[in-house]
Amino acid sequence: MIRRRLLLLLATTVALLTAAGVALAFWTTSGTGAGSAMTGTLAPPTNVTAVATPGSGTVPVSWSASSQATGYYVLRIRNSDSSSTAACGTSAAQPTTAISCDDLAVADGIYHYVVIAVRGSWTATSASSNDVTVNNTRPAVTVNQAAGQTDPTKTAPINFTAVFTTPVTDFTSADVTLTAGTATVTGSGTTYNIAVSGLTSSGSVTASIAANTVHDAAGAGNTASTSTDNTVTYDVTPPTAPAPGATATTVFGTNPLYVNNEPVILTDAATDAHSAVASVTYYYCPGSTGTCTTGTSIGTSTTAAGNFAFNTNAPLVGTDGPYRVVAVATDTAGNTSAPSAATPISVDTTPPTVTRPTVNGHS
Ligand SMILES: [Ca+2]
Ligand SMILES: [Ca+2]
Repeated sequence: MIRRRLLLLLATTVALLTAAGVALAFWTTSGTGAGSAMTGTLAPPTNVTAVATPGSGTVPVSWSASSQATGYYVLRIRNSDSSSTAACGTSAAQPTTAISCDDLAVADGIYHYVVIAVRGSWTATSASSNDVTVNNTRPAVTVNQAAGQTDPTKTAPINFTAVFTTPVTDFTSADVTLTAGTATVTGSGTTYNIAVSGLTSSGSVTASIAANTVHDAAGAGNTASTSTDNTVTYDVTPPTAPAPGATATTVFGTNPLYVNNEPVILTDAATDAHSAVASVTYYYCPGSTGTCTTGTSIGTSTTAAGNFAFNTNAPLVGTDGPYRVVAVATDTAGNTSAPSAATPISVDTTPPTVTRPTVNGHS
């Protein structure tokens, strides 16, 4: 009797489902004596939505719950060939109870998604989601000191060039990371100039662009900038020059130094902060007193290894007498030192005269 009732119930259920045109359903029975039964429909999930993340292979997928489902799994379908792939780490064997998931590491392409509701052995497949275009490519960017930008420099602004691999639409001065100063960005498309001004002291200036600060037309954020040389030294600090040294084949005394009719080698231990001493120029002033700033140029040395040695290759000056020699140093940024303290030199090319000795009043 019970068995006949169950068979009847099953037949009735199938007939009802067939008549309603629903292919997917579930049924349960309760008890064995009373023979009561319950039927219901496993509705498919609705509102399946997929969202592109520009520059990323991550696709968030969401859907509205199906009232009788115990879980869901998600399929990603490639539009170009309708190939279907398990998505979000879900499958018929490993359904999720959530109503959203992130589909990760999706290759470039156009896709749509379906979500399958599961209850026991029954399934109900959603309608397709919207199409979603996945593009993993992000704009890359290089930042380097601009062509023609001197380094070190004493002149602002300091210019850098930013070049993106694809045109970007929202690159502004605020997107530049600087170690000093203020950026002004000009340009469009792929190529921009970054002018750095507002520098208040000597030091190095480095420009870069952090990841995801600038976007292409599709909304993909940039990768962090890379550089061959994105640092320029700003040097407005002049070098310092001590009193020059002087040597000659034959010298007498130190203050002043007496030199004969011969070349004199001048040296100077000039130093510089922020860049380096590029050259030292020597000047002389006649006399032993009074100020001596630049005077008359003797010559310039660029030989740092020899303490900027300069060989006069001839008598220091043409006229015997006391002189002062000063050094003025220039750094590689073009800053010029104050004149050094003076080194007194006395040029004496006149041999001593000897009076013939007299002997008994006769010479
Ligand atoms: Ca540089
Ligand atoms: Ca300097």
